[in-house]
Amino acid sequence: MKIKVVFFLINIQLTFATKAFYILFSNQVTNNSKWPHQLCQNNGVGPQGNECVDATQYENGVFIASPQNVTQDVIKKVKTDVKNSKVVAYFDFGELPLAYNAKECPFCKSHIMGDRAGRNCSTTYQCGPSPFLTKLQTIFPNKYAVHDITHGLPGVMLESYPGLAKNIWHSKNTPLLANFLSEWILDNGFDGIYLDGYVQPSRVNFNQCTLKEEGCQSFMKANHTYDIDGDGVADSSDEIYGSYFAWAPTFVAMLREKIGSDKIILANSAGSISDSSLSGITIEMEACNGDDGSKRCANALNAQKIVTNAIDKKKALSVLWLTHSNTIPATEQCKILHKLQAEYPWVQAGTDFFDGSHITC
Ligand SMILES: [Ca+2]
Repeated sequence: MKIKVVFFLINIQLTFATKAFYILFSNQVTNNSKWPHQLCQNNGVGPQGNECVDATQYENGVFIASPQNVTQDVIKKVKTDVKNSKVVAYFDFGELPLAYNAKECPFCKSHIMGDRAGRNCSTTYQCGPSPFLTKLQTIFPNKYAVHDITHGLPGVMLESYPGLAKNIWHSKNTPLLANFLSEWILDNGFDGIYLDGYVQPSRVNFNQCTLKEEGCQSFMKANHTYDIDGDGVADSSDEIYGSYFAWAPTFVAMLREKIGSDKIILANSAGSISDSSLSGITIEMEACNGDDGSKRCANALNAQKIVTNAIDKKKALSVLWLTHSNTIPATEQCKILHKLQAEYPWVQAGTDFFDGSHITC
């Protein structure tokens, strides 16, 4: 009797313990004598180098991995050493790590995760050449990324996230990237893909506006003209909205069609999106705090699960990122999370190991 009770409690612990990890780099696996028990920020180098977690706690969970040098062998090693884990490739839905070009892309640095202060190649991850970057930069013509053509053609690309070139979905780059990424996922043995920045539509902003200081979040500045699709003809704000909302879900649907219903496709949506091509969404935990927050998260998670299950009997999987321990204490986040996981058992607890404020429960 007593033994049964103990097993029951252990089972509950395991159900609650399903976790996702963001973000894994190949050298943390292949060039790390302490793998899998000690997985450290930037593989132990730099200011965040002593921030470490035990990777075995992600059994049955998901690793989001930079496709940089994550080969079939690396994926196999992760899945062998961390039982029943899945490895999905990171992809930025709105920016591309294109090659440096003095005229067209002077800010481009070819770093997959970009070059934000405090989160770059010297602080957080290893950079350098990789087959993924080489292939991406070979197949993707510069003209298919957004250009500011105010001062003539070919124009200059736009930096939205530091070091990366702005990309808006259109009829030409959508099939091109869907083909490239689906082949990459299948050829390298990834379990799927993580689309960073495929967000709740209200967060998409292509209105022409003036200054960031005035709350202007859009890349489209007043008195500038933009070409998003490389035809040399300026595209208006309305045309860009039209193109994005036509082709963004189409890109996800094309990916799904190519990689199959058993693979994972996650959108870091920061809210509701209910796209039936997805396996699920990822949201930062702090968005689910309080009465308004729990209702918002319930809408996002429940509706997404229904549309995921409705098409091809796909398995639902979503993630709540535990982060910003400075705004909600870790113990409080873990308490909210366990409550949510009891209600939404398909939701994993996410470790955001990139922003320097990670929490594990
Ligand atoms: Ca155009």
